[in-house]
Parts: sequence; structure tokens; C-alpha cells
Amino acid sequence: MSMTLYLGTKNYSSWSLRPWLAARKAAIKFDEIIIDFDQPDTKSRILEVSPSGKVPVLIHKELKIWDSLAICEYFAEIEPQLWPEQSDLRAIARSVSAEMHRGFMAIRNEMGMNVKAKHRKVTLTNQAQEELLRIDQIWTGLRQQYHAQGNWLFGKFSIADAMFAPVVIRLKAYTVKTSPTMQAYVETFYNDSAFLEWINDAEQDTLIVPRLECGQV
Ligand SMILES: N[C@@H](CCC(=O)N[C@@H](CS)C(=O)NCC(=O)O)C(=O)O
Repeated sequence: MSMTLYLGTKNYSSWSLRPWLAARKAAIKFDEIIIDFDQPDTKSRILEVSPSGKVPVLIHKELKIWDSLAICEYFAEIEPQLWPEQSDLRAIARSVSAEMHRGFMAIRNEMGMNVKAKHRKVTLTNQAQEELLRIDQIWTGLRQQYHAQGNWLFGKFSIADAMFAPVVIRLKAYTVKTSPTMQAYVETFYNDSAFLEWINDAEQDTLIVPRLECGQV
């Protein structure tokens, strides 16, 4: 029996993108089922598969995994190259992944992931601006150290990149100040065929969820 990844609406579901991209980049096969947000049956459909009432959820035989980072970790057990090979780099990659997973609340609220939004204007709070600076610090620091090994945070693609993928989409969607390193890292994603597969799927979404729309057109 193959693995099934349950996802939210691709245009908006930042948590779903992370494990989806990790699996695609590692060539792990899975079926995907999308549960669109804000439909009359959304809550019941998610609860049928997810104990937390949230997506993403991975179902593999009897096993259910209901958290994006836990699903990424499961994929890394199948394909260990999803984390850097060196143990100290793995520890740093896990640190920045966990930082992303638990934080950056202002960015999430004020710049919701929205693939179809382009150059929207947002007025960010100080907290969101500070969070963007912290992301710049993480990306720039890692890119400076590992640029010789490739264009991802640690040179080769890792789960750390998957965790930041929704931020990349936000930087395309909203007109905010970014550094040259941030812009170059955004372009790395927009030149990647796996990431573009998600972008193309999301562009086809016709569902508009007003509570998830941010910024001025
Ligand atoms: N910490 C969880 C967060 C999952 C989460 O918040 N998922 C949102 C969508 S991206 C959700 O399922 N929301 C239900 C809804 O909007 O109906 C994870 O890492 O997977």
C-alpha cells in the first residue's frame, strides 16, 4: 500500500507545501488528496484522517503522521539525504527548521501564503519586520557558508529549504524589502521543477478564501 498525503488548498496551505516538496525532491512516491479549506465538509473530512483536525497528514499503512515537520522527518528516514550528511550541519538544519516551525507568527498573520497574489501591498508591524530580518540573517548566513556546494541553504536541498518554501512564496506575493541574498534564494525556488509543479497546481485553484487573503492589490 502506498503513502497518501492529505493536503489543504494548494494556493494557501503553507504547512502542506513543506512535506509535499520534501517528498518530491527526494523522489518519494505518494498519492495526494486535497481537502479544500472553508467548505461545509472541510472540518469533517480533515477529522476523518487527522487526529489534530489539521492538514497535512501522511497515512502509510496503519500509521498516521499529522504534523508537517514530523512528516518530513519520516521522509528523511526513507531518504536520509533530506538532511545534510554532516552531523553538525544536520543539527543546524534542524535548528532553523524548528525555529521556522514554531515561530514567525507575525509574518504568518500579516503575509499569509497565497501563490496567486502578486505584488500586493502590506503595511507590516514592527514584529513582522523584525521576523523578516531574522529570516534574512538565517538565509544570508547559511548561503555565505555553503554557496560553493549549491544554491540551497546548505548547498544541496534539505528539509530546511522545504520549511522556508512558504516564505519564498510570500516574498513573491507581497511588496516588502528584501536583501539581494533573499532575492537570489527566492529565484532558486522559482527555477526548481518540483516547486514549480506546486506553483502551477496552485495557480489552477479557483477557490478564494477571504479570511486568508491579505494586502492591497
Ligand atoms: N503544526 C501543524 C500546523 C498545521 C496547520 O495549521 N494546518 C492548517 C492549514 S495550513 C489547517 O489544517 N487548518 C484547517 C482549516 O483551515 O480548516 C503542522 O506543522 O502541520
